[in-house]
Amino acid sequence: TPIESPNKKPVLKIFPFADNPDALMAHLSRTVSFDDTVQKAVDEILQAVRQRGDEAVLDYTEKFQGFRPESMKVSPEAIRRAREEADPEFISTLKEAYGNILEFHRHEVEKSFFYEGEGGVLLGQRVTPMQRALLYVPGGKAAYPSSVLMNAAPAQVAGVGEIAMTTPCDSTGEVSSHILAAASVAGISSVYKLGGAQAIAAFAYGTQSIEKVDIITGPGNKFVALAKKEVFGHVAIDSIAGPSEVVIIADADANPDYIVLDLFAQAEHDADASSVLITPSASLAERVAAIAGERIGGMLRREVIEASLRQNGAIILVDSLDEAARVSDMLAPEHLELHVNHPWELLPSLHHAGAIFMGSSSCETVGDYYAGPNHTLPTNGTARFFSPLSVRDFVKHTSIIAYSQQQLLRCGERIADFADREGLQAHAEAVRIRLAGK
Ligand code: HSO
Ligand code: ZN
Repeated sequence: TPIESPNKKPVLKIFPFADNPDALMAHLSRTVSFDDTVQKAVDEILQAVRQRGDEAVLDYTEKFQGFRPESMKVSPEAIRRAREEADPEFISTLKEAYGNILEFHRHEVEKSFFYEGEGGVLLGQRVTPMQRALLYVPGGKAAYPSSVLMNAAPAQVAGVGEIAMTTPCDSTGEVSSHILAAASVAGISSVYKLGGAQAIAAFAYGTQSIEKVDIITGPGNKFVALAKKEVFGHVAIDSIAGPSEVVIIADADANPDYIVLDLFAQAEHDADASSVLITPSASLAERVAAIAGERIGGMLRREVIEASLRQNGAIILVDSLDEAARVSDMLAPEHLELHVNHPWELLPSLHHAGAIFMGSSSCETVGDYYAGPNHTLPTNGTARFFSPLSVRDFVKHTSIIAYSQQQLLRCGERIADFADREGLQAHAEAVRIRLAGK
C-alpha cells in the first residue's frame, strides 16, 4: 500500500492553458545559466590544466574524487573482468541494444559528393571522420551504461580512428563495472578514470600523457557542461546538456497509468527534470493527477520524482489537440510522446522536439535504451535549432575545387574585377597572370 504523502498538495497540478498562458509558459520555460562560483571554479581548473598538465589533473582528481591514481587509465584486465563478471543476460541485452543503435546510425551516414560544372569544372564535398574522440560518462547517480552505447555508436559508424572514454573513479579508484561492461561491448578499450572540468581540459588541450582530441561528447554536471562550453573551438563538442524533459500529448482514450509512469520516468532522472502532460480531456487530467498521488509512494526514487514534479511538472488543459501541438512547440521538448488515437495525423503539426514517440507502445524508456535512435537529445528548448547526437557530429566536410583552364579563361577577368572592387590587388593579379598570353 502506498505511503501517505506528508505534503497534501497534489504532486501534479492542473493548469487550464487559457487562464494565464504567459505565466504558465514562463514557469515552464528553461534556460541554461551558470552562476559565478561555477564559472570561477571552471576557469581556474582550465587554466591550471593548461599550465601544469598532468600534475594539475592529478591534483584536482585527488581533491574532487578523493583518489590520486597512479595510472590515469583503467587497466585492460579490469575491463575484461567487468565483462566476465557481469550477468550474461545483461551482456546480451547490451549487445542487442548496441546492434539496434549501430543499425540506426548507419542510416545517418552522409556521402561525399562531386558534380561537373560548366567548362569541365569539378566541384565536390568530401566527408571525413574526425581522428580522435573523447566520450565523457558521468559518475555517481548518472553513470548510465546506455550513454556509453549512445556516444560510441555514432563515433564508430562515422569512422573515428581513436575513441577514448573517461568516467570519474570513486575514492578507492574504482570505476562502475556496468560502465566498463558497456565500454567492452561497444569495443572501447581506452578508458580513463578522470572526471569533471579537469578531464575536459586535459583532453581539450592535451597534457604530457593525454593526447588532445578533436571532439568531446557526453553529458555531465554543471562543471563539465561549462568546461565543454569553454573549450569549444579548441575542440568540437556535441551540445550543452541540460536536465531531461518530456511532454506527453494525450487524448481522452489514453491510458492514465502509462502516462503517470512515463512522467515519473523522466522525473526520476533529476529534481530539475521536467514532465508535462498536455491534454484536451479534463477527465484524463484528473485521473492522471489522482494516479500520480497514489503511485508516488511506491517509487524507489520518490523524493527526486516528487521534487521534480512539484517544481517543473504540470498538466496543461487545452481546448483541442491542435492547441496541444502549439503548446508543445512552444516548449520544444527533448522528448515528446503522443498518446493519441492517430499520432501520424498529429505529427505534421509538431515542429520542435528532440525525439517523438508515436502511440502508447512507444514509451521513452524504449528509446532511452534500445530502439536505435540516439538518446542524447537537445534540451532546454534547444530542439528549436539543435538535433540529436549523430554521425554528423563526428565528421567534417572539405570542399573540393578543380577548375579547368578553359573555364578560368572564360571567367577570369570577371573574378579579377571582383577582387579589384574589394581593393585586393594580389587576388586580382593571381588570376590575371594565368590569363596573360592565353
Ligand atoms: N532519458 C535520458 C537518457 C537515459 N535514460 C539514460 C535512462 N538512461 C536522457 O535523454
Ligand atoms: Zn531516461
